[in-house]
Amino acid sequence: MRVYSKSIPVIILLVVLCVVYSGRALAGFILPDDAILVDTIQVSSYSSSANEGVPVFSNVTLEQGKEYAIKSEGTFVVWVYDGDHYCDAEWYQCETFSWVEYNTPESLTDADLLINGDRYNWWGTTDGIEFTEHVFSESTHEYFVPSFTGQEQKVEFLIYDSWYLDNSGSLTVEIFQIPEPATILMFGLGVTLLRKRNH
Ligand SMILES: [Ca+2]
Repeated sequence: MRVYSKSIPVIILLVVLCVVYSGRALAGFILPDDAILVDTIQVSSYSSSANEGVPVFSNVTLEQGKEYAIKSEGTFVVWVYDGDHYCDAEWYQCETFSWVEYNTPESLTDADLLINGDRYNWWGTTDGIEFTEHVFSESTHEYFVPSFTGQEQKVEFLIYDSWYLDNSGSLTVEIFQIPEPATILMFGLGVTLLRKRNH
């Protein structure tokens, strides 16, 4: 019974963790207040080579195993046909100038912002705070790849397109480091206190 009573704080912490994380999963992505901006990069949409874009590397090396969130903001002209057609990190103005999402990670036939050569679903927002997959950021053109794990390398960004000579403008990419969640630190603290009490 004595051992049971000492386990209660840990059980309470586990319940809190479950509630917090299930809430996060349902709520989409919100950049934590303690996220640290570690880099800002401009990715140009234009290339003097018609079929080959210009890759840009981050200034910083992303630390092995650390969690990051990557943000893109802005639009660029991707196509000139009866006027300028714009594109952002995820959505594109089609022939009728209405915006459609590029959502075919397996194919590289449309313009997109690639990370290390790979397609990502960039999550958009309607309120500028919460970001969700397949949402168009109509007013801000801000998007997040909410979870990106560092691999002790710089990160390569490239605006992919099939024809670069009619492009103009660039996207602004920001890289945020996400500190370990406070709840995990609290859990660690709870275990430490329990061990001390048991000794
Ligand atoms: Ca183009």
